[in-house]
Order: sequence, then C-alpha cells, then structure tokens
Amino acid sequence: MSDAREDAKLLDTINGPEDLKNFSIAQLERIAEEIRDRIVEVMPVNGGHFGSGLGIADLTVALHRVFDFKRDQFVLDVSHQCYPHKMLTGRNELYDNIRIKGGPAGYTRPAESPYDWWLWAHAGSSISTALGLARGNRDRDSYAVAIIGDASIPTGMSMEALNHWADLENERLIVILNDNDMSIAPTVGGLSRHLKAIKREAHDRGAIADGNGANADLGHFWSAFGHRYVGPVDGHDMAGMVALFERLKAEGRGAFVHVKTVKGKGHIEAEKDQWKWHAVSPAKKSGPKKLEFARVGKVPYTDIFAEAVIERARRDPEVEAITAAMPCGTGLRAFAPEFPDRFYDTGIAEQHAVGFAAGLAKAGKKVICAIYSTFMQRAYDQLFQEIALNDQPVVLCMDRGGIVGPDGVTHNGTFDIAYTRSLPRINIMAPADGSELRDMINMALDLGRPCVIRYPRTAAPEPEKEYPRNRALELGRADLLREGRDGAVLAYGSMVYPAMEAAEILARRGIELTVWNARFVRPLDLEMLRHALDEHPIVFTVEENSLNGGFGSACLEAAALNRLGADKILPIGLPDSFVEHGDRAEMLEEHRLDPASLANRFAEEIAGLEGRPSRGVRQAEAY
Ligand SMILES: Cc1ncc(C[n+]2csc(CCOP(=O)(O)OP(=O)(O)O)c2C)c(N)n1
Repeated sequence: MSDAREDAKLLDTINGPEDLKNFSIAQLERIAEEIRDRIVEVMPVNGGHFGSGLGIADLTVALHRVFDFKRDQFVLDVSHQCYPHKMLTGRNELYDNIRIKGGPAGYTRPAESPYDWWLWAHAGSSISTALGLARGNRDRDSYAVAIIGDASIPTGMSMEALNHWADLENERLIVILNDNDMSIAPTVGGLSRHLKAIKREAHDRGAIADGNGANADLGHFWSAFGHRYVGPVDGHDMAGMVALFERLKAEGRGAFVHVKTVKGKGHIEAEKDQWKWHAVSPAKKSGPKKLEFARVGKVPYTDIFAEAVIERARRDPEVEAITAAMPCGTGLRAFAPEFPDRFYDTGIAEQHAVGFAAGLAKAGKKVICAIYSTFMQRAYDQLFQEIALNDQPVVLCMDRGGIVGPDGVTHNGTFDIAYTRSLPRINIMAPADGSELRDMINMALDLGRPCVIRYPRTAAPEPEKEYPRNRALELGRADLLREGRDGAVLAYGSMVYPAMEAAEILARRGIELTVWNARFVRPLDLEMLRHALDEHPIVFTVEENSLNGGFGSACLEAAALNRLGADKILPIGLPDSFVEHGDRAEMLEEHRLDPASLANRFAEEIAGLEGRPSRGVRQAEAY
C-alpha cells in the first residue's frame, strides 16, 4: 500500500476526472495507490466488494485520464468493481457511506452521477449495452468503453454481443477484458483455460508489457469474432495503458483489449486468498441491525440448505447439485469436496445451469439447482421450456428470496413468486424456518415434479425457538399455527415468524388473530383460504415479495375464482417499485414488514372495520 499516506493525498484534490489530465504518470500511479488505501480502509467497516476494486484501480485511472466519460460512455460489467470510478468522479467523500442506507450504492447508478451510464449488477450485460451506445452515438465523435471480467465474458449474452459486433464492425467500441483469473470463486471452463494459455504464452515470449504488446496471433479465439485483439496488456503498468488508450482513441475504431490484472492488488492477504477477499463483511460496530424479533437465530438458511443437501446426498446416490458461479453464496462449496462427481459449477451461466439441470433430471438424477432469486431471472425461458413445459423434476433452490440488504435494487429477490407462478406445473414453496427448509428439500426431491423453494438472506430461527407444527409437511397443505376471531393472517415463508410475533404483540393488546403458515403458493391450500375467509372479518396475506403477481395475488385470484369473498383480503408485501440498499432489517422496517409494524398495520385495519358497512351492504351499494 501507499507509503505516501502521511503526505497530503492527491486523491483529495480530485473533484472530477478532468483533474487527472494535469498529473504525471508517477502521480497517476500514486492516485491508484491512494484509491486502494481507501478501499482497504472503508470496506471492512461498511462491508462490500474488495479484491475487484483493488485490481482495477490502475486501469480505471488510466481510462479516466484518456477518455472523457461524460461524453464517452463507460460501462462496467456487474459494476461491483466501480469504487475507484466513484472516487474519481466526485464521490470520494461520500465513499465513507458506500452501501449504507442513503449513501452511494455499491454499483454504478445514473441517479448518482453523469459518469454512471448504467444501473446494473447482473453479469455479462455490458458489451451488448455498450455496443448499443456506440451504435446509437455513431454520428458523434465519442467512444463506448466496456470493462468486463474473465468470469463474466463467457456468459451467453456477452457471446451474443461479440457476435453481433462483428456486423457493426466500425462502431467506436472498446471492450476491455479484465482478466484476473477469478470469478468470486476460481473461474471454470474452457474459455478460462484458453485465457490462461494466452497469458502463459505471452509471458514466455516476454510479450506482456506495454501498450504495444498486441499479440494478435495469441487472441485467435477473440479475433475469430472479427474484432481486433490487443493484448495481453499489463493492467498495472500505468504508462503502458495510458499510451495504449491514447493510441486507440486517436485511431477512432474498435478494439478488444485483453488486460491482465491481479485481483486484490496491493493487499497481501487479498492477493493470496482471492476467493475469500472477493468481498468482506461489515465490522460489528456498524454491522447489521438485528431484526426486532426474538426468534431469529445464528445459522443462515444457506448453511441449513447445504447441510440438508449433503445429508440427503449421503443417503441417496442419485442426488446431484448445481451452482452457477456461486459455490460459497449458495452453500454448495461444502457439498463439492464430498461429492466431486455430483457437483457442478457452471460459471456465470444461469440459463445453461437450468437447461443442464433439466437434462440431468431427464436422465434420472435428482437435481438440486441452487441459484439466487435475482439471478434466476436470467433463466426464465429455461424455467418455461426446459423445466415447466417438459415437466422435469428439478428442485430449484432460490436463496436470497426477498430483501437482500446492502446490495440493493439489483440483488433483491422480490419477483420470483410472480415469475415462477406465471408458469404452469411448477410447485412453489417457502419454509418458515430451518427445519421446514430441510423437509421441503427432501419432499421436493421425492416428489418427482418441478419445484421451487425460496428462502431469505438471513439466519433461520434456532430449532428450540421454532413454533411447533400442527401438521407435517405435505404438498399443498398449509399449517394452522394459532386461532383468533379478529382477523386471519396467511403468511408465506420468511414472513411467518414476523406474523406470529405480530399476533403475539396484538394478543397482549386484546386482539386475537389466526395465523396460517401457508407454505405453498402452488398448490395453494384452498382449505386455508376458506377457513380464513369464512371465519374472520378480514384476511391479511403477508409476503416478502412484490405484491404484483405474488402470494397475495394468488390468494386473491383463488378467492375470486372460487367465489370465496376476495374483497376481505388485504395483501401486504412490497410495493410496485424497487427496494433500495440498506441493511435488510432497516429495509424491512421501512416497508413495514417487521413484527411491530405488522402488528400496527393489522390493528389499524381491524379498527377500521368497526363502523364500516358489512360486506353484504357494500356489495348492495355497488350494484
Ligand atoms: C447473472 C449473475 N450471476 C451471478 C452474479 C454474481 N457475481 C457477482 S461478481 C461475480 C464474479 C465476477 O467475476 P469477473 O467478471 O471475472 O470480475 P472480477 O470480480 O474478477 O473482477 C459473480 C459470479 C452476478 N453478478 N450476475
């Protein structure tokens, strides 16, 4: 790290990228060092991405020096490596609050700065959009520059864009492949091996060095798309990169630039264990606010999921498990060493992962395909065709179902109920706690039908604090947890415990609620719905999902179609908008999904019923 820390920081003098034009190469190098220092200082406090930003600091400085990204369009794939960019574009001071509610987002975000061209964090989309920007701006004298990582470039969308680009050859597009040999986990697959071979050979030839190192013969795979291949270039050689980008800019045509960087650059531990240091957790003192209900435990759903799959796989040799580049995030890293032949990391390839899962299932395997709720959106067509239409019994396990917290709008899993429910055949369920998750995994594997199980990014209630069940798990049957005359709550998945706690709060205020653990969106338990609507003046549905098309919609539709009195139902969930970043507990509170807010909401609505005309009178008035 920088030994110039005691001196005044150059970074502090930068108000915008135009200030970089005045610095020497040595000063630009120092600025990159200061950026790294800042990442090392702030991220362990706030929590967030670590190694990627350290690796890309030099490259970001060099690009901002040469291009004018108010005019030229700069797009960062995923954009988890955007911190150096944010520091150089007027947000260095704000960086202390990155990923905190109200502070800058952890990804690029046009609302924050004219230098942020895009809001995204799903991998592999940068080349398509940069190509569109370049094409759309073809009459302007500007460039589109995309940076994409070596784990993100094998995505289908990137390959489609490279292919299309060949037909729009003259566009002023520079695609920079930031090759650091890592995804979050080590990269997988044939392209990754090819990139390693290019770098090895260039190294042996002594050809990784300056910006003139255009070993076109090495990049034959990339040249096959019809683009000029430049590289491999040393992504920590400031002088070389500045010279290269100036030359490319002056030429006024497109190029595919292969840059070699070190993930975690400058931080000894992060360079050594790049997997561990991809991201860091927040320090305890500013750490996540505890959800204000007592029953949340310490063991994440993710770990319970992994344990359940491992335990089942030990008994059942047909069980196989798939992740799309998220072995740690999904918990399947623990599965891999014990069952190396039954574990697959497809890389960032959700569409392929689901298609592959369907093939394995057709061949008789019992397949767990674990993909975050938000990333499963990539594979909607595969859910439709390979899974639902072909009726393949894959068990799709969607971690991060609901509000994820600091990753915010791009990562919240708040649409999966709607997008899976829109497809026929798929059984859709969510556990209320850890033991129910175990049971659902086993039930789904035995069922031989397509299944989706969603669970949130949080710890499950501790076993000793779990509510006793009144009914063992059975497909399409909900569980009645408590009964009261003042209203009924149909709670789904992560909202069951908050709903129970809300009911307990209200019981102390003399309001008695029925609470059902709904368990299933499909098949929906009509007996639950009938009981709730027949026996109570008001029925609340509660879910951690967008209300559009969610669990509440399912209840409303079923009640209307079966003439059960749908107008008694009040759906509670997330609004028709995107949930911002912040701590998960804070965001749940903001959306009134914590137990205390739920209790108040229930009480307000029940109080509002008094003096209101009965349903029959209202109907009569309406006619
Ligand atoms: C569609 C999708 N799937 C999974 C992820 C999760 N994810 C975030 S960053 C990342 C690794 C990206 O690696 P690379 O593009 O090589 O960039 P690096 O971090 O190495 O700079 C993954 C898998 C994602 N953002 N988008």
